Amino acid sequence: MLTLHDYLPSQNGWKARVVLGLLNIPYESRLVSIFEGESHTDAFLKLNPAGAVPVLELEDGRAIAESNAILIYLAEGTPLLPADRYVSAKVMQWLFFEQYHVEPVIGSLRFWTLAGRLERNQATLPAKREAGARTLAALERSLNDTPFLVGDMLTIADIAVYAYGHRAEDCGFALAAYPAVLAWTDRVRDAIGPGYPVHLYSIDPHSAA
Ligand SMILES: N[C@@H](CCC(=O)N[C@@H](CS)C(=O)NCC(=O)O)C(=O)O
Repeated sequence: MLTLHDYLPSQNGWKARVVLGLLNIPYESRLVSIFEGESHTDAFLKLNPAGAVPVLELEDGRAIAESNAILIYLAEGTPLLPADRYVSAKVMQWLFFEQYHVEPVIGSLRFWTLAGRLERNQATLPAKREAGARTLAALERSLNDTPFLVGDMLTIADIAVYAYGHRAEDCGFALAAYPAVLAWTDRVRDAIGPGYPVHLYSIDPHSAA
């Protein structure tokens, strides 16, 4: 059976949980206490040299890190990652966009906001906020044209971008200012269905370091 090394408040982990669930792939969840250093032990660094979750460990012990690489591995051959060369490249476009414009921007701002780290990151806040607004504006422009990020169907691109994107209000962005993005969040939520809760950092007392 597959093993997902995970940390519940991680929306990167959430992406993998959603795709495993939507594809009905059984897996074992192994929770890693990242704020107690469990992702930096020698054993964990063998799974992911970057010392971060999520990591998908295959039945034979091989491991895949980076949430979007995990999504690609899981979704290959399914409608969540269409095989057509252009369409799959468009999915990749949004997966790379997510790793540059969403996760380290909205994801970081959200983490700093919810886990008491705004003060210590004050110097970078204005630039991050500006970058976050640019991210949402880019999504708005794209989603004015198509119901999902790549055409008419849910793909792993939507799941990846939605993970931190739909929680942008947690760090002060008003999604009402981005009506196409807001409508898309409803569409993605409905397409995913219930059963994939977002866990706040507050469930982990170690996160408030
Ligand atoms: N780009 C990576 C980011 C992974 C990441 O930053 N994971 C965080 C939790 S959201 C983590 O494990 N941090 C622990 C650490 O870096 O020490 C991905 O998409 O999987």
